[in-house]
Amino acid sequence: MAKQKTIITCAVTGAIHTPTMSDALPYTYDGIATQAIEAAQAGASILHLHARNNETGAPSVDPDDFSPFLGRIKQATDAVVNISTGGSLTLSIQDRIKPAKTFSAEMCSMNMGSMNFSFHPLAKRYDTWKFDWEKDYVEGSDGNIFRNTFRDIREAATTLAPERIKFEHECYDVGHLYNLKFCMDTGLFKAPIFIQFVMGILGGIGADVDNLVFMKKTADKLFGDDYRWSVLAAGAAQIPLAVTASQMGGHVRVGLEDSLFIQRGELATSNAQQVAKIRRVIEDLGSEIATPAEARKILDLKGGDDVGF
Ligand code: KMH
Ligand code: ZN
Repeated sequence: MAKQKTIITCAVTGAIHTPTMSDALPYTYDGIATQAIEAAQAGASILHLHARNNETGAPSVDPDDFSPFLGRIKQATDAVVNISTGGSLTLSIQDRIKPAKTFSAEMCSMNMGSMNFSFHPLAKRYDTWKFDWEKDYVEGSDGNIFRNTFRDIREAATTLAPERIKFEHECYDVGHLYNLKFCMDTGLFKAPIFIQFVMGILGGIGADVDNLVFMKKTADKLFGDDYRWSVLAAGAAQIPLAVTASQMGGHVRVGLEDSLFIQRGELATSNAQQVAKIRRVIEDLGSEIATPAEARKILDLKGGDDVGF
């Protein structure tokens, strides 16, 4: 049997990091569009996108902050657009799913459990901040509960069902796999499901190989052949665990949403730089990366012509 090709997802900006932390983090409409397009050119077949306020870089779930870059990305690339539904740790699920619904994306994230979700330790690294909102946002994350109850998940899934969106099921711990199994058994999600093992978030499972093997074994037990999987590791573990995942037959996610670095102690200059690095390693090790068309086939997506932007 031919070896499965590896899908590279690039998560371009996210909602954890702030402009002070890296000059490379895109936050304007133009910056997000440009870096997303370059990431696709470097080999990312899926672009996981959040929006930000064009002036201040504050995370935004306002569809008006998505439209300026979605059209440009669609014009310039064939990459699959995946819109986040986790762009705020404080707003309701209804607000969070608005962009995915409004633009009827091919994919969107679906966070599979409620949890602490914190990045407050990062605040200690900076004495001055580019924008007023950043310090409180980062420091205050020790008080966050990232709310994704069964009711929230059901509401998101049923509201988005008419759009035929494939979900990137973000599972931050082993229990989230059981939540997903429960939801699947109630008919909310159709095979093949796509699981993103999220590792190394403060509040979730740690980023190491033992934990990845445990997540994968548990998913095998629960979902058999009905799932495809990828790994996202936060911070320094990003590339090492992506390499491990690709060697285990999984897909990978990189991007400045998950890590600002290209190697220990060195900030990445762009999203494309991280995509090029993981691509180089995957290809050096004898695997091939998936084109957008191949990613659509592997994940059974509706296709780029059926989106609403
Ligand atoms: N920021 C990642 C750890 C989402 O966008 O819904 C998880 C994430 C969530 O990408
Ligand atoms: Zn995200």
